[in-house]
Amino acid sequence: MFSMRRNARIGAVATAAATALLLAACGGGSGGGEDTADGGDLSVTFLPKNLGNPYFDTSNAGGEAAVGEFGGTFAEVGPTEASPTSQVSFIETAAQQAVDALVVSANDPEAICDALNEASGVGVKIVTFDSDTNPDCRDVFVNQATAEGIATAQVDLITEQIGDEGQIAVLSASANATNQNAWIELMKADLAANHPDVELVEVAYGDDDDQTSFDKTAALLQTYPDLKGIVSPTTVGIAAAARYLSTSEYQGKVALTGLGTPNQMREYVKDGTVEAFALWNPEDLGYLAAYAANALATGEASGPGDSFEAGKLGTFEIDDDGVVLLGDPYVFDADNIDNFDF
Ligand code: RAM
Repeated sequence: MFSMRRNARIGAVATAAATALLLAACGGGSGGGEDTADGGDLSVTFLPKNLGNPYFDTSNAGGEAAVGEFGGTFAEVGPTEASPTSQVSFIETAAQQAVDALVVSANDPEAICDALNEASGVGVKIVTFDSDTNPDCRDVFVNQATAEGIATAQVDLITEQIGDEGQIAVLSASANATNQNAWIELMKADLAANHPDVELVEVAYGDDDDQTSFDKTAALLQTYPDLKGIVSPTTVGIAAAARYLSTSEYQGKVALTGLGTPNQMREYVKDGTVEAFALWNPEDLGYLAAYAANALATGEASGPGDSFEAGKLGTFEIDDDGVVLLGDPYVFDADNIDNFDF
């Protein structure tokens, strides 16, 4: 069993998980592209990869909670498809509205850069979270965990679950996603260096769309009859793959792991389709990203070396690359999954 590295941030993960339980109980979060006014001065617009993904609903709820704390107007807008340019028109609108800050998870490292630079040119602070752009297109990237940590967690999980030998496939999000592509490159390197008997036969793309991910899972299982495992580094992909596996002849025979939300994966952990998977707390990620936006917009922080306050999560520093790190990935399994509600 992969065991998480202990550091100061782990406490924050546990605390935030408890908070997520409370928030869920209170019906927190708006989602669905609704705008909500919280009455303060700063206007912060969240732009996820796409709408309709529970992961982003949760990060959105964290962002909204933070904006409620520091006082401001929160909005969430976004496309229905996680494609490279689908976010451009939303960025242009935010620039026209001259919002104080835009908090975006990028579908492509380059495709939204012109629009972001224009927004920046009219004074909008640009925070990327979850999935970065090229560094020169944003002020700060709020990273959920190091790419190395996320990659290692997934390689450890899948290789343990298949006895460190045999064929595996990756079911990713969209082909251009900055975050998944970075993790997959590091996973390939880890596999090559440390798992010589494991063969990665294909990286398939479900586009962070439930049906496409479901169909791609079926295709992988048909194409590779000896497949021993699937790693899906996307909450949409792993949930769709689990749904497919759970009613198929492959249940319990082909391992599935990757990055999922506890609420989407619970039934598949309980029915034996999935042994363990990883993630961070998306609510904390959105909360921290909103506080980073606040820090930039108010001048509390302006770039590398500066620190800022992020409410219940404490103080964070912007590193030399303009990155703020939330913490470590966390592994969920049958023993702990009922402690989480997001
Ligand atoms: C999906 C998205 C998101 C990613 C998670 C793990 O929700 O692709 O960007 O961070 O999965």
